[in-house]
Amino acid sequence: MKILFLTHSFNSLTQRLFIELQNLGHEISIEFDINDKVSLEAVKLFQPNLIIAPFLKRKIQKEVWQNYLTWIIHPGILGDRGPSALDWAILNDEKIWGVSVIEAVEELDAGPVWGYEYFAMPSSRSKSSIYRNEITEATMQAIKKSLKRLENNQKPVAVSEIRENIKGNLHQKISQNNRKIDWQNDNSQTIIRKINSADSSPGILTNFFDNEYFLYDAHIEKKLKGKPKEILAKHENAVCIATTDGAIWIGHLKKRRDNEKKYFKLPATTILKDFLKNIPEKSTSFLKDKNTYQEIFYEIKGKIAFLHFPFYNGAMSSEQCSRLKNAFQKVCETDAKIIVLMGGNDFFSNGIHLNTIENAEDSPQESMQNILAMNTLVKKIIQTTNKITVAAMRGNIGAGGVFFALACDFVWAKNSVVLNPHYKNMGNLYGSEFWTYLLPKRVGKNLAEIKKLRLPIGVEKAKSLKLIDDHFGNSRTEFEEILQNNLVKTLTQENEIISNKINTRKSDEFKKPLAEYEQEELAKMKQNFFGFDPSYHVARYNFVNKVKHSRTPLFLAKHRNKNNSN
Ligand code: COA
Ligand code: THG
Repeated sequence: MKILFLTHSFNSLTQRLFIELQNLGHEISIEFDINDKVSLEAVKLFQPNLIIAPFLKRKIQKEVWQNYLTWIIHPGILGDRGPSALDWAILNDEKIWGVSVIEAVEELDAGPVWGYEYFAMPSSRSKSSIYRNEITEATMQAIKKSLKRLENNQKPVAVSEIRENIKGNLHQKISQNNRKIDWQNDNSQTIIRKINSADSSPGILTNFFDNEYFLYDAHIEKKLKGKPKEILAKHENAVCIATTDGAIWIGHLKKRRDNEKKYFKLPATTILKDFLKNIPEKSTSFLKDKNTYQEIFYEIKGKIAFLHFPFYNGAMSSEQCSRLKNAFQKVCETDAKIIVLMGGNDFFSNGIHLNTIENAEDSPQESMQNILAMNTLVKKIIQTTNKITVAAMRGNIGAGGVFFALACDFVWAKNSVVLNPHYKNMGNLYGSEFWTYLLPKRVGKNLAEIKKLRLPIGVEKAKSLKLIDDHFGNSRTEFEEILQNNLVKTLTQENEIISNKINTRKSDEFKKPLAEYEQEELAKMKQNFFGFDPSYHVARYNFVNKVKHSRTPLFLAKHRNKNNSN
């Protein structure tokens, strides 16, 4: 079928759907929902058999849904209607939630239902994390069921006619007042739930030092205590704030827009820097400690070390890269024979940290610093020849994050992972992270095809291109079980793998030293950062400041692209 995605943006859910529906043989084109006129034009140009709205905030005009079958993906259970669906579900502490595929009609989300799915709500996870995992998985199931229904010429069913014990209802757009933190009365769990319900957007507004900030990225602290709202400690990106029954860590803040300026999200310690001079720095080791928040931590099981780095949004600043390198070094000093890079649950890595770069006094210089810090980390992994290294991708991965993962001996991904192995969306950066060494070595003759990619790919395609070695596991637990089995198997071949690795590294270095690859890459990156073409700086500014799309890029809007090429 010809399927048009009408969507607010090409977010993670839309990307996954794009990959899965293409895999089922459908032809997909995408239009950003900019205004009614442009959306109608897209529909007329493409003449789709079906329109899907994976992530839409505006009402679809009658002329579209009356003439073309249109499905809304709603992040709520059967019968649930209205905006802020997932926000309300988290705030109300729902135990079961879900996704429904609703046919668009005049009244918002009130149309008949083509498919729906339920899942158990995880506790203590942010809205965006649930969206990127449970909502995305449930959507794939619900959409596949809906497509079966359509193929079988079955009709959608009105909510009132479906017999289910759990049904939702209409709700209003959520406001700051609905989830305002009451520091004198709310306990840690309540505060974290409120912040989770608004993370990644819009955040929970609160006041510190006479300024208003949106809070994001909240975690429990089990040891420190103080007067409610007192700042107790700082550590790396995060600040620790006392609550009525303990304390929480806040990793990210955004200053509220004022008359002069609109601000963007940054590490909490960056934003509050001037107020934190007398606040003690909490020291923790990288070894996993359940009592506090650690941005980077490792655990050792037998001869296998698991290094976790669930960086917010998968972004890695110069400082984060350097801390991760130190943590990797610490793990190297243990008896572990295999080091597994686990990334985070939502993202493995999205490369350099565009927000901290945008915030730097000298952004071109900070871009270079960030790339150098990434390279130091990647080089350390490549040069670790006495251990086996594995990248275990559990979450999505993009740009430099992909090449960082390829530094490992084995690259395995969870079935749901979406990869963006290119820098094309960021002003067409040349890229570094030793990709000119790592990529040809791994993918051989597929190099040219990979270099042409500018769209996200799924794990099947990534494996066929040899970007990854394997993929498995539909759920988090399934992935981790198979991962463990594979690691145990790998361990039995330890000596052979290590001796091959030492020899290959030696001969590769002899043919062309790593330093030479790096110099060549950096020469190109210098052009991107300091040269005449401002594309990267413009793209970064727009990305960080969330400048609204004014048009859909032609590589997505195939209906507008005469050549129809990728
Ligand atoms: N450096 C810095 N930041 C980076 C980065 C990098 N290298 N790479 C990615 N990011 C950030 C992005 O800026 C974005 O940040 P933010 O969302 O914290 O501001 C984030 O990583 C990824 O965003 P996106 O591509 O939108 O990913 P997503 O699809 O995983 O996130 C939600 C989606 C949850 C934020 C959003 O889609 C949402 O609100 N969904 C709810 C839908 C809903 O309720 N709809 C109701 C209508 S019925
Ligand atoms: N039918 C039609 N168009 C649609 C839907 C539909 N467009 C997308 C929509 N479903 C997705 N769901 C909603 C449901 C309610 C609201 C927005 C998206 C909503 N919005 C308020 C408004 O527009 O005034 C407030 C939101 C805001 O202020 O951002 O109520 O089923 N044809």
